[in-house]
Amino acid sequence: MSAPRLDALDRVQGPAARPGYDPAAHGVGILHLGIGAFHRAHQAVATDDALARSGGDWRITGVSLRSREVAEALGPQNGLYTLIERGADGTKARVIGAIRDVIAADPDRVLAAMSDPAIRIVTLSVTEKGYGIDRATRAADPAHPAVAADLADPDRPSGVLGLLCAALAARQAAGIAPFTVLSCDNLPENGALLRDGVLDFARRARPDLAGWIADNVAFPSSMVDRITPAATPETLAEATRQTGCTDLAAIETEPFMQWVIEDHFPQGRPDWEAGGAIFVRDVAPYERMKLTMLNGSHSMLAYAGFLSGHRYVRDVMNDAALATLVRRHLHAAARVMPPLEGIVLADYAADLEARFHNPAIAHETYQIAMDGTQKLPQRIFQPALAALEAGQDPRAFAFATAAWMRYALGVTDTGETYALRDPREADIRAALAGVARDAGAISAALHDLPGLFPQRLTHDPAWRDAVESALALMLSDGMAQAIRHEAAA
Ligand code: CS2
Repeated sequence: MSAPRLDALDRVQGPAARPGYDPAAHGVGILHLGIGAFHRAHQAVATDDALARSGGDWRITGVSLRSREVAEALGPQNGLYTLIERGADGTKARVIGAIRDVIAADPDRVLAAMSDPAIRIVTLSVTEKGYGIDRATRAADPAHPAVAADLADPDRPSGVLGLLCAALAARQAAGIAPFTVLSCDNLPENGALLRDGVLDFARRARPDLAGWIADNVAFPSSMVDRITPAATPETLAEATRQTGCTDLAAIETEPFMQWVIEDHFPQGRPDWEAGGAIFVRDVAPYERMKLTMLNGSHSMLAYAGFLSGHRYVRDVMNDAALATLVRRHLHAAARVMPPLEGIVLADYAADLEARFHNPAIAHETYQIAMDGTQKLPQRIFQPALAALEAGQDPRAFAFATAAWMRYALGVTDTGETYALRDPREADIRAALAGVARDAGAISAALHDLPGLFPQRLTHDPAWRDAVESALALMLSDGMAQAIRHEAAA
């Protein structure tokens, strides 16, 4: 007989810890856009800790903008799910009660929920590409399908910018205070970027609203960190061992968790400090450190690792040559960072290596390789520019860029093809169509993709040379050999 569904806390039988509060005694205060694994491993957990320590009406309405999958898992479980932490000291599990309900692929209901006065914070984890903001101009990007649709019909929005503007308009009209908007994605100064995108969308779609948003809505930035692989059947099996229940929404993650937030919440906020969040005046240097060091080395190892046959990050770290390149990348990334009070960058780098090594976490290189065009500018290109400006060798960043270019060809050294899984996949394929298998030609075609590389990099001969010689070796000798060569250099 299969275990009963995890739909009530009194069903839980097993070692998993239960929430330290009665979920039903707390109302909602947060609406979250993008209720994937990362939200359930990060913000929802800190909120669960905040509810346990300080109470308040801060439960979460989760929104999945397009897919119904998470709602189908969490809905019948009344929002309950198991968080499994896997680390060197073994496995720990707890049931999270912070999520009250989930709305899936239903923009009208989402808009109604966002206009509810009880909602005082809208948080987002929609991935880099989910915003529809042109990163070069910081304006709403009409090439993004949801932005285009919402500009054409702003009263029936389905995308992030359109929903935020329509909900804020409804609140203004009803005399309800606006919510605070908190981005939890890996983008530099994510709050300021989102504010610019929302204001631009408002100027185009609802000109009367833009000034009110500028004067009244807070967009704090935040740096988020927790390595969270996609759940697997083993995740669900572990949840059953831990709870005695069938849990289709269980997730697993590492023990480490970090959240640095600008403390600007005019309508109040949960006691997220209870979950380890740190509140600071300026998040930008923390974001930059995390994007440059963790995410930058992650992207490098994802492309080089995937193309040399390593399925998981932990396998990459067990390949001596690749581990050397990860260390080199972290070192180069640390060198372009300004000093940050209270942080020893060498220790941060060593901790990252240990986290990447975690043998209990099965984090796929192919997962990290996704959406390269959305990730590389802040992870690799900005640090490369900073290195060039400081007179440092950009070689580590050039190698990472070459590995992405090699990946962009869509075929492994043994001839297997794969999808790039990038919103600009069609652009990339068009740019490379008819281009010879030649490092200079491939690099020229990809450097010329509109809006991707900073012009100063594209036109820097030393940079181009470094990228093209790394790519040439990847093409002639294969990725594994290129990695060995690079590690020995
Ligand atoms: C990763 C991140 O998928 C990726 O691109 O680099 O999701 C990374 O695991 C998180 O930012 C860690 O906090």
